[in-house]
Amino acid sequence: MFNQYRKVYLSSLFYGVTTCVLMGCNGANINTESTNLTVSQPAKQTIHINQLGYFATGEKGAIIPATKETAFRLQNSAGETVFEGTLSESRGWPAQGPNEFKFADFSAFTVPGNYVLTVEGIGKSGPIYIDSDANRRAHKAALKYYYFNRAGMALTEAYAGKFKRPAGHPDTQVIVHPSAASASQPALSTISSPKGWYDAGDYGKYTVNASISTYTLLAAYADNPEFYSNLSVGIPESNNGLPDIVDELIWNLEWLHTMQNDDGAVYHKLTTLQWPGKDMPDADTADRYVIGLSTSAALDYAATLAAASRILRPLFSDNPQQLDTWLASAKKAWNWAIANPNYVYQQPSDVSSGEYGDSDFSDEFAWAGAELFLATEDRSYLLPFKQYRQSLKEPDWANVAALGYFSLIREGQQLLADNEYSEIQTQLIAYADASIQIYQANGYGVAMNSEDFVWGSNAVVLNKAIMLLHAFHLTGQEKYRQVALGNLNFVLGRNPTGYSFLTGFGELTPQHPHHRISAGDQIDKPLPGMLVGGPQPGQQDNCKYAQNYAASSYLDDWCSYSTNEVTINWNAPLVYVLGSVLAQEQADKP
Ligand code: G3I
Ligand code: 9MR
Repeated sequence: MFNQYRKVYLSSLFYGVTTCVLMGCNGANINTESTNLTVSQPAKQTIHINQLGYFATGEKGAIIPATKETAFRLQNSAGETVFEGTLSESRGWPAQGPNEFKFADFSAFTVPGNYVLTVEGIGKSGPIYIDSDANRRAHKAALKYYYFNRAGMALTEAYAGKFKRPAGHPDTQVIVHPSAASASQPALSTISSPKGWYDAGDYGKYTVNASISTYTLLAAYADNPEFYSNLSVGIPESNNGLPDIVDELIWNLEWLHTMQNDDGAVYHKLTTLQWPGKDMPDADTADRYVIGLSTSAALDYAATLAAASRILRPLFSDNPQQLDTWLASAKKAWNWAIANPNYVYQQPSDVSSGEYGDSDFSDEFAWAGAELFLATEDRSYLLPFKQYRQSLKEPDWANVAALGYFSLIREGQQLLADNEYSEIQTQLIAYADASIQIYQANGYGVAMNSEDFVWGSNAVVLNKAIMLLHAFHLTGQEKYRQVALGNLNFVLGRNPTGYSFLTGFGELTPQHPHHRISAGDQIDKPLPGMLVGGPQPGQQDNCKYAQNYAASSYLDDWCSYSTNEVTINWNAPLVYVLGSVLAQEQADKP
């Protein structure tokens, strides 16, 4: 067996670059170095696979339309059969429509290379790569997305290549909307609130969504500091001695810090009053406002700045002043939230930018309390976390309790009583066990139920993968990692739409994301490394969809802002998942 694999490995190395030509796989040249994309769009495949590259030691499988055939085979670029397997029984999954399918599992085949999967009577798959390097390039591009979406900075050719652009949105004269006025900062006065990342396809900067996004990248770094210490994505700060992911985070943290008023309250968002047109940043010159205050903004701000003040401290041991300031601001925001525990953001009648509305703040109190407890070791902060009674679910912008679990697991062992710490672990592992059941029950290779397909479903898939990776690291049990990788395979092409949802990475990828920069830059291809929202049946944009099922209601069109937009909180879990798996692989290398 080993010899056979070895032989295949060598031949795949030999044929490597010419594989597509040999197999006539439609010439998709996945040149993933972020600024130079040449991806052609082939016809949709009937066999759905991860189009980027499976991890050698991970779950690997394809979805095949139902057939009477029971076998499949994998062939290398020389046409040699390297693996034969048995298809699953035909089965259905209402989330993807009425048609039955079979699952072809080749997880047992672990030799890196380029292959094609064949089922008699059905045909051949597109190219199947077993390849960590492709994942490495995708990870870098997903992280570089944040540079490409920086507000207030000109992107130069040296770092952005053909995607260079002039600066827009300096945000040094931001108007205080009446909904955000306070005694010290009256309506129509101005504040300076520069830097930060654009939220999404729009140019807004939203405290709630910036917080979970920033935290998720902070966690990627905190959980894998060695891996990130050597990872360069080519940004202006690349040679300043800090990891690039940290430089990128600081760009947003410095903005976030400006979103507090003198009372400790935190502005809910910074946007124009109406949605911008399809303008590039420098052409969108409408007035920008800080709008509204909210308990959720205050608590998410407190949590994120407290986490940053801890996680980045080892890098700033000589000059911790900025981190101290962030922690002080976090405490002030917490105190404001304690005094204003039910301050719900209300969209003013003259405003139409995104809402990020929420009225249940128990999870925000739990998260912020956990972060401040870890930062100060003051147990009084932990109370809301201990009182949080809702069942644990994967994080999203409106439900952030899990983020507190992640931090307490990472940094709380010495500070918590044994039973407190093990209770946190138990809840997380119970969640992961339930995910495995969901994965097994639908047979599609993803831990998702129909109702999980909401606006931004791809981030739901990946935040579930983060939960599973935590369970893997806590227990060392491979089964959790395997299901996490199943979820990754789903967003990278093994899903009912046949799209790899990461721009620039795969045979069939989104070409028309709801992203103003990509729509306005006069470059054919969208910016690379952006994860679109993904299928969900709400169709809130009223575009014309070909499918209405939960996991297939997706449209690659500008029109479809409810399935084809991109945002910072959707890319972040992709960075986390890829980073975590790659870091583990690197650490396991002899
Ligand atoms: O939570 C409920 C769930 O209980 C229910 O079963 C389900 C059924 O529809 O809906 C769920 O609520 C959805 C909510 O997102 C949480 O997923 C709402 O229907 C849905 O309308 C809402 O969408 C949000 C969208 O803004 C519209 O408000 C997205 O989460 C959010 O990511 C998106 O954020 C926008 C910003 O406002 C502006 N910038 C772009 C960004 C991305 O599109
Ligand atoms: O472009 C907007 C996008 O960033 C938001 O996520 C989305 C949801 O609120 O709204 C988009 O703006 C649309 C608006 O809601 C309705 N008219 C069309 C706008 C897009 O062209």
